Amino acid sequence: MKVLFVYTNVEKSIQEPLGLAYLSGMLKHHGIETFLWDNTFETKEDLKLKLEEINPDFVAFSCLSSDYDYMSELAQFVKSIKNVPIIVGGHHVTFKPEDVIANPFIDVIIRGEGEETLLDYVQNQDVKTLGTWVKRDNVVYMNPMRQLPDVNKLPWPDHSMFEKHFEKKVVWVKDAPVEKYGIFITSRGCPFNCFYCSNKRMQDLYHGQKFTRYRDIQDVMNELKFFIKKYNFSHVYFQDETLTTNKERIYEFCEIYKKEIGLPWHAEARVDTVDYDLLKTMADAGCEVLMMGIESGSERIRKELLGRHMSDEMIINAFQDARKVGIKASSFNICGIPTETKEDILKTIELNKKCNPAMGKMTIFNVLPGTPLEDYCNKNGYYIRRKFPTNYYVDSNIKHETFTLKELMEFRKMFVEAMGGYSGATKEGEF
Ligand code: B12
Ligand code: SF4
Repeated sequence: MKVLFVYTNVEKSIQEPLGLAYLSGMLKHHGIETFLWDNTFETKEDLKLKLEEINPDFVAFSCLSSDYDYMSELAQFVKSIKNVPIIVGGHHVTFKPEDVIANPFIDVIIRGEGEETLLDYVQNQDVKTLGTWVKRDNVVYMNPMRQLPDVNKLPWPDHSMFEKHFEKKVVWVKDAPVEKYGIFITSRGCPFNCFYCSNKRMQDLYHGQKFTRYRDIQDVMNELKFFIKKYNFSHVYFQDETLTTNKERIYEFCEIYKKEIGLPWHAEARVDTVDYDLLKTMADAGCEVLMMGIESGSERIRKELLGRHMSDEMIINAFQDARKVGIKASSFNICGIPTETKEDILKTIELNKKCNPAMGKMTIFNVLPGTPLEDYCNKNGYYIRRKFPTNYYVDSNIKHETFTLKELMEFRKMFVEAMGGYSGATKEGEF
């Protein structure tokens, strides 16, 4: 059995997509051969050659909302070369299943965390496979979600599939380029429910199950040791959506990490999940950079539109504490949120100045499928463009009631200037 994965990566990000790596790890563990066509480095002609040479039993795409149009184009291309079943998974599919299954080139969609579902489907090809919607002979079988996987039973991700991604230099914060870094995950399922994020709806899809799941720390260390040795990584990036959801665990984690690994590392956290002592422990264990969302400097916007119940003081303290212990904290921010006024955006700039992050990033608001803000926009008559932008730094899929995109870009420019002129954007045309 052979599965050819397609990484559409329209953004051409250099970051390893862990979802595909986990899926490949699962299939390989069960003796299924996996292959990759990677848009980051390969051409459509390469895809054609791979289809002919490998002759896969399935072609499996990962699809974020921004990938959808290109994924669709590629699916048509694949079908024009070989009549092979096409399976698609990922966030867009999970939240827009009706749209995706209506696509004439797609045969199967897989919703939610996909390792066990994909394995089950490729092994049995049963139209009733839990977690799938299967289109066969013009009938669509819409099956219930599968239980969330036990993260301690999943095989390690197949990082080797994305070796080429390890060669590029990355800048996490200004003046801190990182040569070779590895990406790992220690937990799955963020317990929060910010209104701009699809996490809340994901929790609803898995209602009644334990959503936040922690990996056994020793197993994480074993994975780290194995791949650090194999690829000579000089840095580690923990890509958990919020690494610090369980403080006790992070204290233990830091102690073991310091002893057994010792490399500098980066992670993402929320300001309301850290305090001075925890940050100090993390810094002692090698944490160099921590990325935390401020998102808006207006408490009204944070509370009513974003569902983030944090005071300005709490945000400022977290950034100050990080600085005191020597961690470079960088901030994420959004502008163009529905109902946002000029004063609100200026507050975001002011709050960032007070926090003085090592790097401040600001993107333009885009409404994502499966988010409470999507419901809000629909209910309040906001125009939502069907075509989803690939780049949040320069585009938006909604029409703000007060500002044009050009005006929002001007605000963003003001923000970037206030942050010392460095935006974190990586492509030409961005600033
Ligand atoms: C790391 C990350 C990135 C990385 C890597 C992206 C990737 N393709 O993996 C980079 C930096 C490239 C990135 C970029 C962007 N990202 Co991003 N990113 C994440 C983040 C924080 C973690 C992803 C991750 O590794 N998760 C862990 C792995 C194990 O899970 P997973 O990737 O979801 O994969 C599982 C399932 O989704 C499913 N699955 C996925 N693919 C497939 C394929 C098949 C065949 C099957 C069966 C199953 C399946 O099974 C996997 C294993 O369980 C998520 C947040 C989140 N909640 O996941 C946002 C997230 C995926 N990103 C998001 C967005 C919006 C973006 C950007 C548009 C932002 C921007 N630049 O403006 C770009 C778009 C990139 C592009 N299209 O080219 C949104 C996507 C929402 C949506 N509806 O599409 C998310 C969900 C964040 C959020 N809630 O807002 N991102
Ligand atoms: S903390 Fe991050 S991942 Fe969790 S709900 Fe909020 S935005 Fe989503």
